Amino acid sequence: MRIDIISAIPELLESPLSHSIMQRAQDKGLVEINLINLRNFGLGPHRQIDDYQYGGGAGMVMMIEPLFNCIESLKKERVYEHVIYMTPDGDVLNQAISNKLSLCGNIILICGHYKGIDDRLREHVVTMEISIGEYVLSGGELAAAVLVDSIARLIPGVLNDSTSALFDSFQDDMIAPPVYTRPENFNGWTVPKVLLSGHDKNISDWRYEQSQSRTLKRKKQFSSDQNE
Ligand code: 6GU
Repeated sequence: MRIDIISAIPELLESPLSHSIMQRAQDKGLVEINLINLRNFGLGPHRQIDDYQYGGGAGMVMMIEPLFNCIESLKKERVYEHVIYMTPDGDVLNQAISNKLSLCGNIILICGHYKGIDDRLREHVVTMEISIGEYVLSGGELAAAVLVDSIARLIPGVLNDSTSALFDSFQDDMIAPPVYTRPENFNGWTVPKVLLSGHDKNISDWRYEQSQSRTLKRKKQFSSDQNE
């Protein structure tokens, strides 16, 4: 899978995507992540990428030409399934969206800044709009890093244990059971006995029950949050 990320500040994306699982995925050739500095497509001697908005009002708008030219240059090289605009008013990311996107061959992500991008891009070029939650970030870069991480770990071969993504919280709408490691007793806080029993059936039954009760508790909490 190839992911092209267009940003005015690509440096913001370098670190989150170049360690641990994200780096390994790229080293293995399973994901190719290409950061593009939008300034390279800026207009005039100052490589301008944003301008005042028509109709007046505070805040700059990202211009259509640099973004359009950048996307066109990418589309000359390969076919993209999606051009995704990262925006706080997009569809809120969930596991189903990540699962679907992990099956794509090539996608483009646009990181917005300031007041956003010229709306003609959203109308004519963008095919999907994604938010990572109901709050506002200074730019789309951190959101893009979240999206790319959630997609890449689903690509077969990226995780060491090929089954482990299937047991993540939210796959099957279930929250993962609690986990423990050494020591067995810390300050009198002990590990559940069943996990030390070596009895596989009892352990998997216990994990399933824990998963169910945590999921139920989370759902109750969620519906009371909604009613506040
Ligand atoms: Cl994708 N962008 C920005 N700027 N803020 C956000 C977001 C995206 N998702 C949640 N907040």
